[in-house]
Formats: sequence, C-alpha cells, structure tokens
Amino acid sequence: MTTFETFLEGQKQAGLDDDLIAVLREVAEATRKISDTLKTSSLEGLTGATEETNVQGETQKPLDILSNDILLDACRALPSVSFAVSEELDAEVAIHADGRYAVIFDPLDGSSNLDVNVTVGTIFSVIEAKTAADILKSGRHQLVAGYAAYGPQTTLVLTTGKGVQIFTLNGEGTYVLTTADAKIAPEAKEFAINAARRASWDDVVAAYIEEAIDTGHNMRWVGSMVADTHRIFNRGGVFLYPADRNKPASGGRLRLLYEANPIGLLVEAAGGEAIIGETKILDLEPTGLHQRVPVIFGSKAEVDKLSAAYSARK
Ligand code: AHM
Ligand code: MG
Repeated sequence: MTTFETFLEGQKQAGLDDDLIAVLREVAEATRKISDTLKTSSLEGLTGATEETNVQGETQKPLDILSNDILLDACRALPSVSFAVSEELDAEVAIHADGRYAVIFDPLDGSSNLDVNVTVGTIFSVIEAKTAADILKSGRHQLVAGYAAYGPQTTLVLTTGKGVQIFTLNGEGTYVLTTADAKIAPEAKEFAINAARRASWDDVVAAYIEEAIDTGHNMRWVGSMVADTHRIFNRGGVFLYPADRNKPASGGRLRLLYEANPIGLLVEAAGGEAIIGETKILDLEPTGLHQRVPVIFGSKAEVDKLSAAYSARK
C-alpha cells in the first residue's frame, strides 16, 4: 500500500523541493477536512445560500466560504506560501512576505450541486510567485496541480508535471494510491456540454456535437467540472464549455487560473489535450485573476478534431 506520505517521500528522493512537498501535504490535508465537513453538512445546517456574493457576482454557499477558509488556513501554516488566490476572494491575499509559492484554488467547484448531494470538488495549483505580478503567468509555469473529487469516494488526483497519480481516502482519513500513472483514453465516444446553451455555441462546437450525436456518442453533464473531469480520467471523452458566440468578450463560464489551468496540466500529463480554440490552455498568458476562458479538454483524438476545425476556419 502506498500512502500519500510514502508518495511524498518518493517525490523528495526524486528531487521535488521540500517546501513544495510541504504545500502538497497541507493542501491534501485541507481536502480531507473539506471532505469530512461535507459529509455531515446538512446535519450542521450548512445548506442553502448565504447573503454574500463573490467577485464573480455568484451567491456564496456556507460551504464555499468554509472550504475557502480551510484552504486559507493551510496556506497560512506554510512559511513558503507567498500568496493565495481563490475563486471566492476578490484579489490575491498576501500570506508570507518572504514566501515563494502562490497557491491558487477553487475551494468548492460545482457548489450548485451541494444541496442535491452530487459530487463537488476542490481544484488547486501552485506556481512560483514572489510578487503579486508573478501570479499572472501561463499555465506552463504550474509546478503542481490537482483536484479532490468529493463523491461516493473522496479521490485526490495530482500531477507534479510528469504523470498523474490518483489517491483514494480510506476509512482512517489517509489517502492511498489507487492509480499510479493515470492515462486518458485517446478516443472515446462521450461528450460533456451544457446543451441548453446550444444557441450560443460557435460553429466549430456546434458541428462537432452534431457529428458526435450522429455517430452514436453518449452525453453526460454533471455540472461539476471536477466530476466531469474525473469521468474523463476513468473512461475518456471530451468536456466543452465554449464562450457565448453573442458575447465572446465574456470569455465563457470557467476561470483560467483556478479551473482551466490546473485541469489543463492534469489532462496533458495524462496524455490528453486541453485547448482554447487554436491555443493550448497552458500557453495562454493570463490578463486577470478571475479571467474567464472557453475550454475544451479530454481524449486527444477528439480534442485534436476540434483544434483542427478551429485552425481550418481562419
Ligand atoms: P463554480 O466554480 O461556481 O461551481 O462554477 C463552475 C461550474 C463547473 O464546475 C461546471 O462545469 C459549470 O460551472 C456548470 O455550469 P452550468 O451551470 O452551465 O451547468
Ligand atoms: Mg469552479
């Protein structure tokens, strides 16, 4: 049995920086705490919405705020952390003046699913950032990225750049390695998209989905990107959240820094592809902490078809 701690020891021997290992340990522990909190949340009255809205204008749920606080506490306990960036916070939070790592997170992705007891998750990423200006770097600069999916099981999916490891939380609260080198199937006949928005899709996405339906693809849409991503890790497929073609400047629904980039790093490390039109997600230079981008990721052959179609329409 390889526990998360044993895995970290292996990473240390492979040369991963001690401070980065400490960050991974604390973030994993934070996801364990969030997982525990979620399990009994309705018994504690942690349901519904608060009166607060976040910087994106979304109503915050008590569990959005609690998860954010758990991750912020984890950052404060780490002397090497310089900044925390969160979906739930307007701006970056300075943590330690002499720190060097920024921890970037969506504390509870898919939180509209909480009250219906459907899988939600935490997405996180770490980059080197000594100043606030250093935070706005392309996803290629991510040192580690991962997510925790809180479903029937709590799973932690992680990459330190090469390969993807999947851990499952056991009854004693220990993450145990369950997949050593996760790969995304290069082809799969399954797509995930919010089909209710089809009138707003661009021509590439509209044509791809039409052909997919005509050729017998299946559709799944959880409404939690973490859960949709986890399915893709297990059986392949493609996830699409395009921009609204009538409002391209809005950029779409998902945020670059703490949604698209970490998932992009994981997907590429597992042999998949992650794009924004003709550009790879990881190559996009960010312009803001909460910048929204249209995303497509998953099985390489499927994403390559979309990427080729974007290139061909120039
Ligand atoms: P959130 O971080 O506020 O939960 O928003 C992101 C979520 C993704 O998890 C999911 O893929 C998408 O929003 C769902 O969008 P829709 O409401 O169009 O189904
Ligand atoms: Mg989210």
